[in-house]
Amino acid sequence: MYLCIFFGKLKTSNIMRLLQSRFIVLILFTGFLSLHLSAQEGYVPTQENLDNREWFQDAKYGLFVHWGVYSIMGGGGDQGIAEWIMEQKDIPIVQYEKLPGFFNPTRFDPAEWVSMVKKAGMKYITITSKHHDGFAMYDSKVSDYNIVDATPYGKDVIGLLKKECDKQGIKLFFYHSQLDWHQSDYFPHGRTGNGIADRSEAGDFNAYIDYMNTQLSELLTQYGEIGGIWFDGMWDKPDADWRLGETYALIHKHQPGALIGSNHHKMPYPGEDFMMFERDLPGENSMGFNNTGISDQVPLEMCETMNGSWGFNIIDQNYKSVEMLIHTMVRAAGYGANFLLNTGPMPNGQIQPENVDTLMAIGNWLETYGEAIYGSRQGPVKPQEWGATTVKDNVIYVHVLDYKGRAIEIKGIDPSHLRSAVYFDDGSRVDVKRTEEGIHLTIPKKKVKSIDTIIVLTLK
Ligand code: H79
Repeated sequence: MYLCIFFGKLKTSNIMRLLQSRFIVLILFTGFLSLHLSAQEGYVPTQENLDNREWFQDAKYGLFVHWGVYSIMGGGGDQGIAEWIMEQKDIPIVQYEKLPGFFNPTRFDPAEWVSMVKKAGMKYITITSKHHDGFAMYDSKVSDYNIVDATPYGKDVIGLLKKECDKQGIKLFFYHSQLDWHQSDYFPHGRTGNGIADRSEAGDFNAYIDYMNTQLSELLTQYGEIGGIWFDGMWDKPDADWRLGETYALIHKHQPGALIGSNHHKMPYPGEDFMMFERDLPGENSMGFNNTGISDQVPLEMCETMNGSWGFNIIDQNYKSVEMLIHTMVRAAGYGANFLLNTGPMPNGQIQPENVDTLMAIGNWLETYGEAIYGSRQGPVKPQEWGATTVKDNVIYVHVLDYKGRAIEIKGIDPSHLRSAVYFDDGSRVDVKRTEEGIHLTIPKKKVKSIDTIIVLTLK
């Protein structure tokens, strides 16, 4: 805003133009600085937080849940990300506000969800407490725009889910959108939601941040110990003062062990405890916005959809195969990253049966091969076309996902340091050849598995 004030006052002589451009640079620079400095500068994670980071990396696999009043619309007959329907169809706030009146997930059974998660081999759930549409899926006191006050269902689904998670030993994280198309103080508007006709024409962004922080405090105090907060949406207003330092300090004050991550497509800011990648493996950029680096300071997580949408999309049948998803999970593990696989529950509260089938099949695979995933870290060879490696203590797991008949090269391993090299499946020995830089592994056809041929290298 102050840019416009400056422009209004400046005359357009050449000198002034020059000054103007200097002002812009200065203003942009201080803007950048203030964003950075406003993160939780000087943050030192507690021991509990560091322990949770280890737990997180050991866990490796979680369920992402996008559930909200948008689920009723089921994507409106379009392919695409169904949780964005308010912005994609430019639905005015006053019309969108009718949706909660139809939200009555009578088939929601948290015990069923959490049992499914356990059978799937997942260790945590990350659920939308609020998405970009601004609707709180929990019992919030600062606004009536929430599931308890505004729906016929009237129950706090997040509270119910948390109780069940505690019972069954699953950690619960909250996805919380910083972007908000509904709240009138979310002003000035950002890059999205500008076609929504009745958004406010004035507002106090600081009041919005206060509101968001109060909602976060509710989430951190009403439900006992949570896994952490998964932020999204800062990219909507990249230059705004989000007062990150305050928000992060608030979260860490309430729950020092809670892990904070933000999907801002940048390297982690101070105060963040993990880094995430949306629908791309770390270092890949098929989405166009994943062009940041990979942090070696904090744990990593990659999130992925089962079809093309996060929220329930009634027409999108373009499901990824079990094999494809396991391959992505293995490659993510090969980067040391967790795999957060998404489902968009239906408006009646049930998980899409197609998704349940997929989750059960992956869970089945993990029952046998989980040893090579859970508790592992990034292996000595970064993921390659042929597959990936993971490591646990003195054991390297070589995951051969796509064997083309050529020898697999593992650099940096001296064969004299190898105690054994065997197939995971039957313990039979693997053909190992010494090379100048390490070892070569060759796999006879009959040993090649359809999803993942795992070779276990045990070091002395
Ligand atoms: O919650 C799910 C999605 O609804 C949300 N993140 C996942 C986890 C999501 N938001 N946006 N996207 C996914 C697509 C990202 C679009 C972006 Fe951009 C490209 C953000 C920044 C560059 C769109 C175009 C928004 C600003 C410009």
